[in-house]
Amino acid sequence: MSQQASNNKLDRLLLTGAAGGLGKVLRERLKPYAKVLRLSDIASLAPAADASEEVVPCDLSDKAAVHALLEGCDAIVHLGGVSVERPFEEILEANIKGIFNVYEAARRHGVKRVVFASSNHVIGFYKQTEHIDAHAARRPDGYYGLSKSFGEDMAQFYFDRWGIETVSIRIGSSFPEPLNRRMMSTWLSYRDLTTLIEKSLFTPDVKHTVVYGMSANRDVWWDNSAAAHLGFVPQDSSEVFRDKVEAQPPVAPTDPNAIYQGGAFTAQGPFGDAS
Ligand code: NAI
Ligand code: 15L
Repeated sequence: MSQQASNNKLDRLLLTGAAGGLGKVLRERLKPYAKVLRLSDIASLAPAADASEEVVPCDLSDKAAVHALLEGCDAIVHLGGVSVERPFEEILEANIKGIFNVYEAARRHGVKRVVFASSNHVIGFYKQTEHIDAHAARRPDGYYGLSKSFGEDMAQFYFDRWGIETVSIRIGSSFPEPLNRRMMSTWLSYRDLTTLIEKSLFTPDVKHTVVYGMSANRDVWWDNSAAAHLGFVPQDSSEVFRDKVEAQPPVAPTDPNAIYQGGAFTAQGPFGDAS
């Protein structure tokens, strides 16, 4: 199966998590990169608009369903799963079993490229005064961050063992605009996210690359030099929102949002017994 068609256009691209916040945005923005965009989620999705879309509902924790989902796909943009801190059992099903099922189905179907929506929460316990690159030891800030860390290890293993290439994008905060002071550093615009996914899909020989998903913000904590081969040059900056964000009440210096790169995620839980 060809991983890349000419002119940066795949035959069939799978987008998991298509009903989510980023999935809805990317449903439109990834269309130019595939003749057919296969959209999947456990939540309901708007029907296919035309022949360029396919809607395939799927629970990522269901191995057989994920195997069927990947049939005929050239590449995967994997956004699906629990996207916030939650009890371990929920994370285990959607994120940990989910990503195993995705890679195992990729291996069995010969899919050679995955773009994995990792998260800044794999390094959330670094202080905001620290500057790190993609090789810094991970410091997950919860079960959610741990699951993304596992996902990155899964990506490395499936490259080393099976040659499946992945770009793990440690997304900062991708929303229409930064919502607080911390996000002035972590913000990733939708335009820059789309460009980064395009680079992640079509740059040759990425092996397993880890890249921080952030726009060209003024005060950043992350160094993307280890992912320079992607050629990602962000176009947007949180700076245009500074006045609006700084009109918010100040954050106490003892607030995790002012201390840790992962912000409030570092202080969530315990959740008790979710069984
Ligand atoms: P979201 O929560 O809006 O979307 C996630 C989607 O995954 C949802 O539509 C949900 O129904 C689906 N999902 C959950 N469990 C599932 C399962 N068992 N089977 C199939 N689908 C399932 O999250 P958002 O903001 O769109 O993020 C997308 C991805 O990017 C997530 O993986 C998230 O962890 C990651 N990310 C997002 C960031 C952001 O700033 N938006 C920051 C860092 C990472
Ligand atoms: C994430 O990983 C979450 O999915 C998202 O909802 C945001 O909270 C983001 O990180 C963040 O750190 O701002």
